[in-house]
Amino acid sequence: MTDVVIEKKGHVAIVKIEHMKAMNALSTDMYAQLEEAFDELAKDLDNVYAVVLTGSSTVNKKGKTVNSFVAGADISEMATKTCAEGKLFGNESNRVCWKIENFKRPVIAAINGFCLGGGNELAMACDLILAGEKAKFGQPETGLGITPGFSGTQRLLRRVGVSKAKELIYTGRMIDAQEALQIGLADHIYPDDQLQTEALAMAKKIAANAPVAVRYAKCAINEGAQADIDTAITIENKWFSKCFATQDQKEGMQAFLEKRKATFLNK
Ligand code: CO8
Repeated sequence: MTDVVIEKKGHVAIVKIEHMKAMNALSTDMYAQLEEAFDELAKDLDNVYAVVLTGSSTVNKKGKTVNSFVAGADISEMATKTCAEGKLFGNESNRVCWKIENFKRPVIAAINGFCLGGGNELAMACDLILAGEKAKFGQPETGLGITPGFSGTQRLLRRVGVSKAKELIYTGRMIDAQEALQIGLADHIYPDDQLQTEALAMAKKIAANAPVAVRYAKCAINEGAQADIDTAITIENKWFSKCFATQDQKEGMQAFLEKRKATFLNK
């Protein structure tokens, strides 16, 4: 992997996209690298309890520092695609988004700059979206003659509602971090120079809780979000009851009763 880098800090893994010569636009090869990174982390769940997915920065031709999470799929690669190739590209990229959405640990997107098209779709596959104050979000695809193709039409409407998703997709307009927060696309905004620290702090806070319970909560929320309320409550009950078969539940409650800090073993 050359454009996707993994760094580990305690129980937190930081996955960084580093292809700034095209603003971290994702080519087929980069999607493969991203998938490889999450496949690698999936083999290390005994150590990795939370993930931060972020972008990088570079100095542009005008000498200005620019930051980008992901400025979309690589337009130069898409320009000549046929319908069949577009379908395949969409399916392969959706598989990566699906893997992130269903990754057995929470994934926090730390949006440090441009978060456009396929980049916004990638962010929405994450559990939480934290934005730097100069981050820019958008689904500009209709201006390129396509629809969003990595689940953007579906995940955006689930985050911000049907009419706001339609407005953003039909107009292709870029929005700033404040507006993203206001419509529920971003969950928090931080000063740009504090974004990575805050994302890491949130990941560490998550990692300090019982990893199995956090995972079961993610499963309950993700599965329940796709069901009617009665089915969803049954889904929650399934995951809730499974917690009582874990050592960490015994430890968490015992520690509370003994007025000490729990030591979770991910068991
Ligand atoms: N693809 C390829 N190259 C890109 C992309 C991209 N998405 N974004 C930026 N670049 C390249 C630029 O071409 C430029 O290259 P060069 O230096 O060789 O000229 C370099 O990155 C720097 O970009 P700019 O000079 O444009 O930098 P600015 O600071 O002026 O602007 C922007 C930054 C606003 C990010 C601007 O580059 C831009 O608008 N980029 C395109 C954003 C976009 O439209 N994204 C959506 C892409 S479509 C998509 O994601 C669809 C996903 C679903 C597809 C379904 C499958 C078939």
